[in-house]
Amino acid sequence: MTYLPALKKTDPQIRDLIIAEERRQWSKIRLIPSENYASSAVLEASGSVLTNIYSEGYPGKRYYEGQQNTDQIETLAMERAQAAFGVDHVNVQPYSGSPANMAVYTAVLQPGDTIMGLALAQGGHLTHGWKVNFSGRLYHSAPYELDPKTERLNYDQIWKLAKEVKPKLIVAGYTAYPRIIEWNRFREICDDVGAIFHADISHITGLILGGVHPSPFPMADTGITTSHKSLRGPRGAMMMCKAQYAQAIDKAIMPGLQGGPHNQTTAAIAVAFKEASLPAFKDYAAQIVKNAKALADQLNTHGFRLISGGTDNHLILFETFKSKGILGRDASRALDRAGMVANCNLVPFDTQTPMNPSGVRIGTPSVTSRGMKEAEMVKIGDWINAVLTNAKDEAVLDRIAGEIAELCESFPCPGMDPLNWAEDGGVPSLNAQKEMVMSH
Ligand code: DSN
Repeated sequence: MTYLPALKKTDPQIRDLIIAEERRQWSKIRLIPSENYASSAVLEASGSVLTNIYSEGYPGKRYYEGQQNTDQIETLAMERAQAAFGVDHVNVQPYSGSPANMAVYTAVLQPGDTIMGLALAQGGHLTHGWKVNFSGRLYHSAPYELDPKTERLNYDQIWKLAKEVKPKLIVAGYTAYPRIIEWNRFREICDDVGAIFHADISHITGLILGGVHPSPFPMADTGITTSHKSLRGPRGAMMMCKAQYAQAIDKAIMPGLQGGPHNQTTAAIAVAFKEASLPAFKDYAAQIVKNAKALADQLNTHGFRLISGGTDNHLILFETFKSKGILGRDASRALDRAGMVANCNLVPFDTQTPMNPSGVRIGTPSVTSRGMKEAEMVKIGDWINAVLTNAKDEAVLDRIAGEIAELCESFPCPGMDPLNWAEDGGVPSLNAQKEMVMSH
């Protein structure tokens, strides 16, 4: 049977690119820590007719008729998220993480107020106060930094800075921090200086729901998460907060910043929470961390310097430049060429540039979704080392790409079935994969 038959008729060019992307995701080891594989159930909800309707407002209080089903869907998504996080209030309408952070700030801050987040170059996020982002332009940003010796959060230093700058809000939560976050320390600091404690748990939501990272709730005043990272849901986000902020954050997202919610995403968020409530999700979260530790150990064995010395969560940040004499971008390109997708990344106190930094960031949510375990992580660590010590040797890269394609055959990707591509060339050959990388 033809796969994606309507697209084949209407827009074969886009259909070909979607299939090419499925084949790419199938035949590569995907190590970007913020990416994952959504399940077929999540994809079905995301691609449903819920995309057809407007629902401005909130369940029971909409500006449009015809909400007999969407009210129930949004209520289910909210109830499931609220129960999972143990918070007073949840809003599942933000289109993604950046608008979610923007909505929280809009709700609780005035322009010019001081905020404190981890500096972007050390593992924060653009929306945590980076100077060219709205968060650094609209608010007075006083970023905190990691401890230069331990490359970990130094809570006493953060506290000292907070006493000096008296922020209205402190953001805890990161995109390149491999260690457990001590939320109670942030609560203590915020209580002392009278700041709002905002937790951005986008990267680690799956770990928190799976019980392998402490939760900031109910300690944090406000929080956000994206839904597509370790939670394994659709591309979207949500806000969580104490009851006293509920009305303000709801108003900030609609009518403050957005119009109609993306109902297809809301439904898929509800599905993701249902999946995350099953016992198998706890095993998944635990395996993400076991895999990250196994991969970190193997990289360590090969002489890579790991930022902070290792990992407690789903991600690893490691030096390529000082460890192996190859800059991050060249390293991530060579890894992609050999079948492993990662991103180059600044390391704390990097002396290189963001476009070509000293390190690479990797993570294990995607490979764990495919069922890979510690034995595969050891192989991946060996392959990373082989690539980064032979980055210009085409024969080595070809050999590794072949070995990886073979391994990937034994670990199916959720949400995909290679039988679908039978009419379209099946799983891509090594040459096709190589051309895909080299031609881009
Ligand atoms: N872009 C995300 C990441 O890769 O960490 C953060 O939003």
